[in-house]
Amino acid sequence: MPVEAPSAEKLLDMYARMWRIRLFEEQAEYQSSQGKVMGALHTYIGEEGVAVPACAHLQDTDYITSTHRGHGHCIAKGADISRMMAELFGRSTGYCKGKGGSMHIADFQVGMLGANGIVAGGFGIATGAGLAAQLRGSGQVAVCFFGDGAANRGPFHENINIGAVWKLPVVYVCENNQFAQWTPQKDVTLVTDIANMSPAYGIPGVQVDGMDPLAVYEAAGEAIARARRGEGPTLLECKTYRFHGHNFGDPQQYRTREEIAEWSDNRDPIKQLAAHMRDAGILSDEQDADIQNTVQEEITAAVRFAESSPYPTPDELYKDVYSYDIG
Ligand SMILES: Cc1ncc(C[n+]2csc(CCOP(=O)(O)OP(=O)(O)O)c2C)c(N)n1
Repeated sequence: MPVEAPSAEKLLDMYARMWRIRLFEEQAEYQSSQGKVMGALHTYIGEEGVAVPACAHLQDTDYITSTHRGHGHCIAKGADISRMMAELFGRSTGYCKGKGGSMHIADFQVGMLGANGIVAGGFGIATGAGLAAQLRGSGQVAVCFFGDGAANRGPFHENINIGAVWKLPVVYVCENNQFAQWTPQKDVTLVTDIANMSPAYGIPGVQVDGMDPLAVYEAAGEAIARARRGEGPTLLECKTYRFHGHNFGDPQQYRTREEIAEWSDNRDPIKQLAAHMRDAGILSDEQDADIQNTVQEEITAAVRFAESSPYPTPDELYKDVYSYDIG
């Protein structure tokens, strides 16, 4: 069944969300350079054209799982950027009361089941959420975002296999940004296209240009609708590229400036969506400026919220943790 093209309203919402990710992370990198952010920071800048159009098909009651590069997934699914920023700042008003940092942000209210510092850690959670939805007969769907590096770990195989056998309502979305940390995909994987692994599990494999938000919207829409109909998982591979280092401070010796510029100058998903909306008469210069200004104000407010929030007190140290050594 063909996926209906997104309405003007939906496109404007997607566009604002993509800017929210971009500006949130630019600000987070700046705050990190000022020593305000606790812990590691992995940015999603350049990959906004994957999470946003995919999540545009989901309700708050649907689930996603994320990765160590999780801000984009959180924002795409509707998490609160003030609580996110506070978490990065290590403040008690953050999503994990300031004790988790960037890689542990979750918001169950909007179906965001968590960023994850364990590469491939989201597979079991998404597959389990899909199983729960199937048992409840609720029509919910789980989308599992993961990187090309994660595709070389056991949980990829184990979960896609059982998800396929049980026809679970899960969509496995590979964000193939061509590197696992500093390792080019071709050095560790002979199969160029992760989507081509799908026949091993007997499910559809679909590959799409992850820099083209409309192409992702269509492909993800089809896969999510299929999952909702009870027909089982799809392995959707989105070819994409991260514009910044693996983490903040990465000197990026494994790729050239020219390569980065080629992607960021010519294939930026935000520019591509803007161009499409302009051609369609949906986005004027004025509206564009309004959207960016509004999002910038939200980010400024988020920083103010984080900065004015208290740090957790020492008696919080052992609360909300699974185990600790008292010996
Ligand atoms: C189980 C595990 N092994 C190794 C690491 C260290 N590590 C952190 S990110 C990363 C690369 C992940 O690559 P990919 O899945 O392609 O995601 P990307 O960083 O490209 O978004 C590695 C190896 C880890 N966090 N967890």
